[in-house]
Amino acid sequence: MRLFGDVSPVSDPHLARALALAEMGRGTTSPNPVVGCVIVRGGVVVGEGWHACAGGPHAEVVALAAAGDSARGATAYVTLEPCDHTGRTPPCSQALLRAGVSRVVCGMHDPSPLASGGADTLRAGGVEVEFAQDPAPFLDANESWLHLTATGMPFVRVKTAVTLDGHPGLAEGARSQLTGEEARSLTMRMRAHADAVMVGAGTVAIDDPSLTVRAPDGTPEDRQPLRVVLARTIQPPATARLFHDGIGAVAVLLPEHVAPDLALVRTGAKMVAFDISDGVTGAMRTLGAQGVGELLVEAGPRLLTAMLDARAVDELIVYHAGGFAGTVAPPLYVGESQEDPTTLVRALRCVEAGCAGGDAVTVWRPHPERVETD
Ligand code: AOF
Ligand code: ZN
Repeated sequence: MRLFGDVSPVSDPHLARALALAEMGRGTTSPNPVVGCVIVRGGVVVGEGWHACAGGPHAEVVALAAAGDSARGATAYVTLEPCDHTGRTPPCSQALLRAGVSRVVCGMHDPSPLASGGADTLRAGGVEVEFAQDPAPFLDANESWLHLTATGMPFVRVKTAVTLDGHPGLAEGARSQLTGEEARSLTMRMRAHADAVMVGAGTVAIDDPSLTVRAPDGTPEDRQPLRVVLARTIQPPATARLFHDGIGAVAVLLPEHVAPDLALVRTGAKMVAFDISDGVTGAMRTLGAQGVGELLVEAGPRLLTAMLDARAVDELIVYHAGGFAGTVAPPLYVGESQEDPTTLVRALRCVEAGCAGGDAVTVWRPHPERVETD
């Protein structure tokens, strides 16, 4: 996901359309990828489709059904190499061959050992297969799926806000809204892009956040990410609004040895146990196993510190508000830095920066050349 502009433009208009269609499945396809497909014959689009949810038909099958007999001799543009396996659904390579498609243009290769091989099967069946010259926009669209497939962990995007002197709030333990409306609409975009949105139990107690995706007029959108409360040391108050607003599902992640408060169980939220022996990493692993491909963490200082220390942050987004908090405000990082100063400065690198209203936004990723000290 890019906040300020595209990764790189897709030069082929049909592949660009297929990528736009893929976005229709955003948030509902995990643990499967987002995939879009356009079928074109004689320059005319005869069928379109996208993958809507895991277990449902793949994008190619939806587009072939829309095209009917017109698929014969046509070109299929697919954002991901067609699958060649029987998973929850039959192989798309065979469906394309049966429909008589003569050419397939793919955005990127399917790296999954189980499903890949569609290009070879199609070629063996006499179909011309091509791949986009620049796979970057397709890789970006499925970054979280690629991450989940490769590691079993969700892609973790952490969002936080600080003053110009680097403080996450004005006073310890009090709610402070640092940034303005445009930063809020960026947050809505990030929530809409995610499979789950997570906060610590402390943030629920102090901020009572809704964690929902809302339109600018405040109405909740149809699709809502799973809302996750991480209860590492304290449990969230059962009176918090997210347990009672009826907008989207809520899960509370508790260490395996901790029994949830009865009042919390009575809210109907799902209680999920995680192995806390390796800190927040166990919570991430549990979410990955439940099919969460992309996790947005709206972190306060304690959770951010735990996640940074566990190297559990894949992307850190910082909103910078144009004011100063001074010496009474808490720091953003509340751990003890174990870092050698020479590696500390290279822990993260900035990959995007921009303005949102009167605030600034910077996006950081772990430095690829970072020297691990542990
Ligand atoms: C999708 N949607 O449109 C395409 C996919 O378990 P299955 O049968 O749904 O197969 C999932 C795998 O199929 C997925 O991991 C990916 O490798 C491949 N292609 N998947 O969910 C699609 N074309
Ligand atoms: Zn398929």
